[in-house]
Amino acid sequence: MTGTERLAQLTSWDADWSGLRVVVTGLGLSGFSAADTLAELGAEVVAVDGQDTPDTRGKADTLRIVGVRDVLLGEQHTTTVPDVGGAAPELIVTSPGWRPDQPLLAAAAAAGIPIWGDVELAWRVRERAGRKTADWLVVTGTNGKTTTVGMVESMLLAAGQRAIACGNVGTPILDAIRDPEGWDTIAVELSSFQLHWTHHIEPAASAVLNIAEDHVDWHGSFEAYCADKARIYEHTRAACLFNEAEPLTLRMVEQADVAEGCRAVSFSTDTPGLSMLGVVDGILVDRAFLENRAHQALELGHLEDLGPIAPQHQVANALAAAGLVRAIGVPPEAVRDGLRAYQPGDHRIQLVAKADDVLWINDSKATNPHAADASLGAFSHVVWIAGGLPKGVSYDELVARHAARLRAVVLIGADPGELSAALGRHAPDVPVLSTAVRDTGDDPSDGHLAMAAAVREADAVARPGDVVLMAPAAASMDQFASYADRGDAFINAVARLMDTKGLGS
Ligand code: UMA
Repeated sequence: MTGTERLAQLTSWDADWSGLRVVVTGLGLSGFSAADTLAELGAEVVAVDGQDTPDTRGKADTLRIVGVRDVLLGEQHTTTVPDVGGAAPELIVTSPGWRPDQPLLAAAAAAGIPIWGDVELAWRVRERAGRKTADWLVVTGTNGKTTTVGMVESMLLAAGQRAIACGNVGTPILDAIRDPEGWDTIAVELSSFQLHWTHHIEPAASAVLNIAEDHVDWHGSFEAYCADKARIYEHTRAACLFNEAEPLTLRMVEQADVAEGCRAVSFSTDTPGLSMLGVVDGILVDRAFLENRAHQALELGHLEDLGPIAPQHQVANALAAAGLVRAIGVPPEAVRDGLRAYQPGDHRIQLVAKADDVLWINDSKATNPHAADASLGAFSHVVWIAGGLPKGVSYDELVARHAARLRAVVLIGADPGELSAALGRHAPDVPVLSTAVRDTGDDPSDGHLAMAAAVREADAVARPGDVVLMAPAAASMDQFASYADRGDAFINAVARLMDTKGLGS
């Protein structure tokens, strides 16, 4: 049997994985779960990570105990494809953060070795004797993915299903799949990176929420990024959900090779036409998944079910989530109950403090211009704290669109050059404050020094009725460990400011 024939047969947990020679690249969340799973399946695994740190050494020890043959740590191991037991590997399972042009992966591709991501592996092992096989509802998009899969999960739970949100949201999909009881349905958040390394999945329903420039450095071009996102629709069984306001998402559905009978259904924050979900007089309605859809609409819930602040993009996310679950027959009451029960995560349009008639809002999750566009658009007078690691995207459109609502901009980030230049071009009259503090260290009395300085600067210019919005439109890793770390630094800095002024938050 050739290597290709062998891999083609590996379509369930109970298939014969024993002795399969696999290299797993990356020992983060997904790589660790992939190596652990493959060892449990009886494969011969060598895992590689460019970092040789106490953290990766600890993971390496654990993996060796569970049967991983070898773990190679350090940059020197990431340039060529390692042997497994003296022979070339038959398969690479990569972590999503590894770029296709990374030398080890490029060498594997050149040698014709198949490369899967953890999502492909999860699809292959989803069926297991004696356990439920879950339906997959899958979501991608530039922004709103995590919120949407959270809403889907909440709606499924409200319908009495055993369900979990997993994937890019933070719980590796293989950890979910290996649950001993199994699931009725899983809500899977898929990033463009994960989709790039996924070759064949058959979701029950799929959605692309929106598309804007992001991760261009990883994919090489915006076109390549879109092409990877579009893969989510391939082989969908019941319904492909697309965004009525974004024609690109419709084109992706039209070009997809889907299962016989699969429907194209759109969501819109306006009045819905036939085969759409939308909003009429503050009511969320379904005109797609009901018998008499030509003449009737089904009430799913009210805008108030989304909570006190429901910006347009949140309504769109809710309708996409509703469409996904309606496609597999979840009743309308469960959509409403799920929306009511859903708790948004921290760091996205999160109210941190209100003092002197100024709102302080943390939107650290806005890691690209498209996400920042949604939150800037929700407020009229904004002191905008922005900047960070820009990922090769342009700020011109974002700044031009929102210049009129900006009271001032406080720049953070190690190199705010690109954003600063866009502000000069499109918002020349808006004061731009560039904090002199670029120190990312923590001070016992001041917290994260650069963020504390930014918050003080924002406070000095904010007037009653303003919103101080920390929506950086860039990744955080230049000055912070993650977007959550950046959001926490902001929350702490605002709390300290309130203390100094004698105002409770
Ligand atoms: N590494 C190398 N060489 C490389 C790249 C990475 O050795 O060239 C190593 C690192 O040292 C590290 C490991 O690989 O040990 C990290 O792998 P990874 O970056 O793929 O991260 P994971 O911890 O496996 O987390 C991934 C997702 N991360 C990315 O896609 C960057 C997580 O999404 C996801 O939650 C997790 O799998 C579980 O599925 C995070 C993310 O930032 C939240 N996603 C991006 C986004 O949402 O914009 C796509």
